[in-house]
Amino acid sequence: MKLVFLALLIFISSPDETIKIKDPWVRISAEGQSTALFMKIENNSDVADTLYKAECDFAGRVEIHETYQKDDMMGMREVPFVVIPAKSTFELKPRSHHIMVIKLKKDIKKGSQEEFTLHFKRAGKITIKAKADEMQMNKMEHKH
Ligand SMILES: [Cu+2]
Repeated sequence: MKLVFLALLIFISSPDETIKIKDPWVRISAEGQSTALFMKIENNSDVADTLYKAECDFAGRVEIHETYQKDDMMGMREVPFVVIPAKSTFELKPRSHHIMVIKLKKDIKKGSQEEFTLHFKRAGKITIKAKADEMQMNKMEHKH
């Protein structure tokens, strides 16, 4: 009886159940250039989680970025982490938060699957495959 209960507990607290990465995609780019990785991070648990690091083996550096507006200029800068509140979805998207992939060691061609590892404080390491795609207007935020 005790064992069953323990097994159930482990199942409930399984890391893949708490954080789910949805629709990860990376903008096509060329060797030596930079690109960005986008996705939806779904936190199904009752506690907030924090994404504090991302990495891949085909770039010089990978940083978590936010976009900001200063006067009429749009800029972006590195942030140490992003918090995904309990029971919510945080979206990394163009003109907003994104994972900056700097100094590519190879071309990122349309349709390829690129592997990234994300590090969360609670959920731990999550490896994803992001599909390479063009930046399309319908993926941008529209203001009506
Ligand atoms: Cu950036």
